[in-house]
Amino acid sequence: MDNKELAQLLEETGVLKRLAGENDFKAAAYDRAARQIENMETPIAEYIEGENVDSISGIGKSLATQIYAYADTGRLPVLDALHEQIPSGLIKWLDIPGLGPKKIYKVHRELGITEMAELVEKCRDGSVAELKGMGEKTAEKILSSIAFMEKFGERCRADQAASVAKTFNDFLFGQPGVDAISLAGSSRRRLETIGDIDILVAAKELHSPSIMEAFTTHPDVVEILAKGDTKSSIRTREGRQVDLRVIPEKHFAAALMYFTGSKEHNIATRARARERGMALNEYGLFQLDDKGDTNFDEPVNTKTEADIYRELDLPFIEPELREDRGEFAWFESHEKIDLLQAADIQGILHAHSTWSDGACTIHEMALGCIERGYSYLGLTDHSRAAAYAGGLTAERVEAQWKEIDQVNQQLADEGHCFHVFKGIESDILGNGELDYEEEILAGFDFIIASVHSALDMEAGKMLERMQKAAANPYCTIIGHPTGRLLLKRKGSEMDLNALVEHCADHKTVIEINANPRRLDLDWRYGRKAHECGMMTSINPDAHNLQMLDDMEYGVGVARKGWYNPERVLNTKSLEEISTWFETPKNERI
Ligand code: DGT
Ligand code: CA
Ligand code: CA
Ligand code: ZN
Repeated sequence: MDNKELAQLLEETGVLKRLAGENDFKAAAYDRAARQIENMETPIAEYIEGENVDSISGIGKSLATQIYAYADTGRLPVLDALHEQIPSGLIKWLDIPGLGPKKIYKVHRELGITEMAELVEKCRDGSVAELKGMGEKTAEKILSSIAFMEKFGERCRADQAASVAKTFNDFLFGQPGVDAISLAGSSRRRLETIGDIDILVAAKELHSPSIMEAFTTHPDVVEILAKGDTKSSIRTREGRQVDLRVIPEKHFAAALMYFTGSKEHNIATRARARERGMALNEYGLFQLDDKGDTNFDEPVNTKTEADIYRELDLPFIEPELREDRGEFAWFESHEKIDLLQAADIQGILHAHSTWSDGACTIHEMALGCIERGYSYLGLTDHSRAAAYAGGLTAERVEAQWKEIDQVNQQLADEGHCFHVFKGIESDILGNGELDYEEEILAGFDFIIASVHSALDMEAGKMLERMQKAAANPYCTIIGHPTGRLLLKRKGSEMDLNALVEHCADHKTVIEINANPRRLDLDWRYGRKAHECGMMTSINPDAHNLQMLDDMEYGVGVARKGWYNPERVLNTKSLEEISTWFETPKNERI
């Protein structure tokens, strides 16, 4: 049992209490307890053992009882009771962006509805708009959010898929007869959202039934969608579909290539095979006979994906690039493509501390970076306009600078070769200006400028606002440019090609926010960035130590976007980036 897991359950309890119409004060107690436990250094198990859970600040006797029950049974009784009491239809409404539990409760109580379809109907006929505190705009927003959800409802984020994939990968790897295992499909291509999870196992035919039996009876399986000797599909308790294929060793490379996709990439590789008198399918690469049909008796000897690509006159194409977005044309005139690797990243440039809305001190964040092998941290707490997130007043900025100097001294005394840079995540105000007077702006080592307010500004206006910020001589990096939340909020629809060009012209970096909920700038603008020489930076936007590990998602989509290490700011060494920060913006290369 870990603190994070318990914190999530407590947070969910708070939400469901509001959804059940209970008073806010009681619900807020669960939010507070969740935050307390999540940010606590000591494992909750120690308090449980010592029977002193109620000594934790913010946790009273009744909450403690719940936590003891959770330790015994793995369940929170209060949460189970809420799940019993609240119609399941209403719980689904929580996924509608912008519709919180209190509003849901109001609509439910006053209109007596519980299903998504009923909600759509009541938004359309004006009933929702008539409710006090709702209005026409809210009703319209609910409708467009539902439409968006329905379009993407079957997909999940890469991190959600990764945790399910890891469970099954680890489990299947240990099964008798499994010779090799690999992820395939969109997960292997490191797409930002995943439909279903595809896993391929190499095994002799005789082992197939027992492997499929083990797969379909795994404790996380709630539904078996299909079960056969070569393919089975299940649904997990998280609602994810996992497809497993068991393949004899000799077909494995071709199957891996086929099931990795993308479909568009496969179509192009098959065409290339045909042009060369061969046929490529999920079983292998074969010669064509004189009628032009696949001759299954004449396989071309290929053991690996690289072998197959070689027969097609191509180098190995990294899975991330297999989208038929120019990879074939590229290899007409290039031998290889230099792609960013996780090990190229030298430092972290977007992180928050307890000075604003982060969970850790500056020193703790620095140690977290050191532990992960980085050599610098660009600290960027929120600026003053983000008051809701503890944004720093000018006086607090100056106080923070003093602390950063002290932390740098302390780290040096502790023998670390590491540097904390003075940064800020400055709000981009409605008019495109940054959030402090020039004398403060000039004191930072670097500045990330992000939009956190008036997110739904009309696209043309938003572009102007962003361009103005990007042209500011103090703006080093544009943060999460569209503000999208994957599968939840669409983000600004401004002309990103124009923004990319503008930033390249002004030597302004656009980050790839590595938080798997954002992954913003989208990798699909990577080619444009490449063409005009725009730099990116892979930034975790970490609010605690665990979020530093989100870097892997940022690196994944940067690879999909064809970024080479030279165009990623935080591949620079500590020395290089110090010089780069000190160089006036228009003289940077
Ligand atoms: P997803 O699951 O929607 O995130 O995307 P994928 O790419 O994982 O798609 P999925 O699971 O339907 O299929 C896995 C791979 O199998 C896909 O990337 C390519 C291959 N595949 C599936 N159906 C077809 C097809 O009809 N034609 C071709 N050429 N390949 C296919
Ligand atoms: Ca898939
Ligand atoms: Ca699939
Ligand atoms: Zn931000």
